[in-house]
Amino acid sequence: RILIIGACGQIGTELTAKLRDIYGNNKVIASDIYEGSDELMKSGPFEIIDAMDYDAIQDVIISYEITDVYLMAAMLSATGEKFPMKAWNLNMNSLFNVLNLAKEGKIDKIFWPSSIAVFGPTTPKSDTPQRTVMEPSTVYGISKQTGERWCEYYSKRYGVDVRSIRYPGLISYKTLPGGGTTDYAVDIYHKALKHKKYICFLNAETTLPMMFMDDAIRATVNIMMAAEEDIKITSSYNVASMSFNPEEITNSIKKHIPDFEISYEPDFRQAIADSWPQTIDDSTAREDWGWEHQISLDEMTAIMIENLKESY
Ligand code: VAH
Repeated sequence: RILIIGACGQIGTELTAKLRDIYGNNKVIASDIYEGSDELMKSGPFEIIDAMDYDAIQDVIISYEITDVYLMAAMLSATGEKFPMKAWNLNMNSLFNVLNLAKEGKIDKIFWPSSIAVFGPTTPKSDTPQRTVMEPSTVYGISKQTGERWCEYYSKRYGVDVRSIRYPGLISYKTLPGGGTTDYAVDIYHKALKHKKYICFLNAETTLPMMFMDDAIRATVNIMMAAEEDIKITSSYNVASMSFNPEEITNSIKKHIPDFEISYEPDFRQAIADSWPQTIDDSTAREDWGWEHQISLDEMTAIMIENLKESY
């Protein structure tokens, strides 16, 4: 059976639905610190778990005979800058809990999300390589970079089967923005439909690696289904699909909402975005476990507007 910790978050919500589709509702136990959407709560087992509580996780693993854990709980970049120690404690202690349970043989396989936030201002910004200079300047990025080191250590030292992906900014219509710097690209669709205008907290030229959620979920499922010997990198894999800036996503939206207006009022999140790469080289993931993206910016815009327009 599968346990998803942080099942009510941006990725967790959609990952739970996909894994329940694949493996069956009662094979996938969703958990979070609070209850989730009606769909999530109705479609299968749910447990309240604080990701920092080792015993709470262990109890659920034993009572449901869990074999695979997807640890999706984390505090993202913008919120992490407001609460550095809370972000560090949540992001690291939750990972140690799961790695140690696997080291003790109580979990067979772990998925743990990393992020392009592990890269910093000194990292090459174009076609950022799988292995390169990484001096992250956010608490979130530091926690993800450190987490990658620990995943590789537990894999090499204790044989723990842990798999990880450096997600770019993710866009979906099933959850609202949750404290991420890239979340402007989620909010812009809601504001375009509701007000036909959006005040963007990044400037027009801020190009960032992005991905529609369906591609991110497929990457997650695929890396976990790969044969263990194909997973040659146990820190975390670069994956990519598209890169765009606020001006480009605005032009995509205008094809559906011609009188949509954007204005720019950069805030503290501009410095976070400026510390990240613009495009990512994901050739290693493509070679090792067959990653390939599918959804383009205009396809994403059509899906987002189609699925959000009823709510406005
Ligand atoms: C954030 N959405 O903005 C996350 C992600 C690369 C960005 O890690 O913090």
